[in-house]
Amino acid sequence: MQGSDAEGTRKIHSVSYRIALLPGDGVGAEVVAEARKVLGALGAGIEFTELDWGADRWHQTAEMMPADWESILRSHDAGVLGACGHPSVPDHISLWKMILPIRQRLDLWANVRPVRLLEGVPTPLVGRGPTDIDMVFVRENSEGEYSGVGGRVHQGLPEEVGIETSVFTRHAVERVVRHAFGLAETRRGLLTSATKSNASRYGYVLWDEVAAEVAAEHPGVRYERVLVDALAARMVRNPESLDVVVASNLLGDILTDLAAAIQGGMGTAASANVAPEGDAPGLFEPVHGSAPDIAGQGIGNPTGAIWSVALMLEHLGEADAGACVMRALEDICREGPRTRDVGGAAKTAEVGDAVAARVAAAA
Ligand code: GGG
Repeated sequence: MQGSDAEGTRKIHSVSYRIALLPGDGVGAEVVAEARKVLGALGAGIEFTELDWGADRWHQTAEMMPADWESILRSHDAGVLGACGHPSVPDHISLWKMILPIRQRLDLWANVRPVRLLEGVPTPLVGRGPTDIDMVFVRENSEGEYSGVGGRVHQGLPEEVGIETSVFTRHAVERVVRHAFGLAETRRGLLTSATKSNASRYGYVLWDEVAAEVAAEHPGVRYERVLVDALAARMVRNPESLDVVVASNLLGDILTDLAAAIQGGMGTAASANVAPEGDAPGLFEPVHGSAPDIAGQGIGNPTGAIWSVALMLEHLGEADAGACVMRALEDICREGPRTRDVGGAAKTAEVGDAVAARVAAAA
């Protein structure tokens, strides 16, 4: 099923945008509906195409996406993804037939994840507040531990072997580290690169060497190399000591779940899959997965999804519109209504309605 319609009449600047909506699985549909509502409230010329890609489609067709998925996405300015994953589909199929090919084929090589404790959102870190938690994670998004290189032999036999090979290329490490340095230059000027190069011999060692070379090009940024395990502890004990963190695909994935917990929970975290300076459409998604335990109850937190569309607007060059959405979201986090994961009792749609009303009032 695909549908397309234009919402609103006022344009953001003078441009119209074509946005692909990929609600995906589980709670994804519920939070993407709220993100769409908020975009609609901008009164802008946004045309949405809703795509039914995900587990239901896989059950019907044995594919999560249609064969021409790439050209469909490339015909849009950006995409908004809800979540990928359903208990009825093996997890590696959900990811390898949807989100990972999208990131790789469109070469959305930077996964940028802002981590900020918004006022009104409780953190599990005792004695910490919004001024202590303000970081940006840049996760390498095209290779590393998620390259999909490996194989299995002797399947089903006692001697069965599974091999998963991480691939690190100088090209990919250099571009993502350089992007992270660029972000650090616009912020507090600290770049932390996380690897586990003491226990590995090749990939993370190459990463460290490349990062040190790129650091030499950015004398205005303080650069540090930190082992990922020590960094995890530091995020909990001294989050204020971190500014921009760059990490590989797997390490960035894990660290940003920890970061999401610190900023109030998985439902609060946003991300942007982008090809900086490239022309591929970015894909913007909350960090959380499909949350089958709460899916269908209308209680998921739409903050991460709404924040993600603010990132999308900024990426499209609509900084004012993005800031407008972020201000509205911050107001609602501070004043309520809030979903129960952040101490309230509101439904997903009530939070979306409240943010959309603020946006409409300001737009
Ligand atoms: N909205 C993000 C989502 O669906 N996450 C599921 C997941 O496990 N993704 C893996 C990844 O981000 O690499």
